[in-house]
Amino acid sequence: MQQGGRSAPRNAAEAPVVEALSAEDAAGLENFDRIIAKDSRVEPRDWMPEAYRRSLVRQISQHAHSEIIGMQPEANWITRAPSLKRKSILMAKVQDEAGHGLYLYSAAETLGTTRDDMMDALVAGKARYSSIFNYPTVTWADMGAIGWMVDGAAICNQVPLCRASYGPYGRAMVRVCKEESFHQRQGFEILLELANGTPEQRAMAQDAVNRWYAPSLMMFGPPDDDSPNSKQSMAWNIKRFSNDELRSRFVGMLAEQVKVLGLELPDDQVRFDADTKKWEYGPLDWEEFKEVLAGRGPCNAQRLERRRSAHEDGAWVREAAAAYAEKQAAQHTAANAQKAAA
Ligand code: FAQ
Repeated sequence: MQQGGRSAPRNAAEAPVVEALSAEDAAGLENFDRIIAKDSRVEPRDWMPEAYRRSLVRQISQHAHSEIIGMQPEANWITRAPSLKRKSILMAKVQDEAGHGLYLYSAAETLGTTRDDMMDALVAGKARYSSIFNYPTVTWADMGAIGWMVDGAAICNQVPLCRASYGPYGRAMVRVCKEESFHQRQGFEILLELANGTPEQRAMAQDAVNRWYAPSLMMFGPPDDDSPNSKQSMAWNIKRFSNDELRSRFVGMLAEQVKVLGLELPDDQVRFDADTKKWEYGPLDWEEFKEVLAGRGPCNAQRLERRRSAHEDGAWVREAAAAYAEKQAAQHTAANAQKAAA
């Protein structure tokens, strides 16, 4: 077991550092273990092992950055959406993703990491964000495929996270999942309309499904045998299901819904295995996944550059907000002093 506030391992999979615990830490650890055993919630003021805290910051910040970088592929189509109605729906969706990023940065802040530090790591290219957002959005049908498949994968992954052991993360996920459901339906509806449109529109929808299928399956992370964080995250009740388990459920969802669209999945090995009760699928190109994670995907450089310039352009807003907060705090202090003197 790792020690709270001590030199615990960098990665949950590394060998734990065993040190003597102070009486306070030992009581904290006992309480923490009890909370996890009861499948209850750890709250920000509870004692927690340093490795648990670090793993949460790792996952939540990665998740927050994904929402923020994830605005770019769809924002790319706001001005080109085919009608005012589609434009306003897409704009609302992209704004929702910004909101998700903000809830998640707030959840990570309760663990003692500042938003500035997380943002600095992102713009410096040192932070992870989901692989999926490094693929280009080349046609309007990609808005449908992202909503249906990318938000669909996000829902499969995030509904179990509503029960994550860390309170602020689980609670943030509840609202995020409600909004993701709307996102998924709007994507499905875009594809449905295209699939029932002209032959060109139908081909465009099929092409988008073909391109987003494998990257959306990779959103669930590496295969279980290659997932260094899963075991410990599941023992801590952060993750509830393994990467492969959720990926298989997602394939099952796609396999049924694609029939309603009248389109096809670009994978002739999709089938339900009655013995294992799991959905099977064809091999995925994990070398491509590694390349994307290493920063060499189709749009990594473009996404980071855009985030950097947006961050720089927004510097005056942050300065103004900080100056306003300082002014408010000074007024508050003066009012309190006046009240105390009266
Ligand atoms: N991309 O040991 P594991 C969305 C990293 S939000 C990049 O299996 P873990 C909404 C992983 O961080 C999408 N990196 O890790 C939306 C780890 O690296 P580290 C984001 C990935 O944490 C829609 C290493 O590989 N969702 O789509 C990926 O147990 C439309 C080893 O992996 C979340 O973040 C990947 N795909 O499981 C927004 C959900 N997969 O940290 C806009 C919360 C793995 O050791 C538009 N996160 N890595 O350096 C999770 O559930 C988990 O963190 C996993 C990975 C499942 C992503």
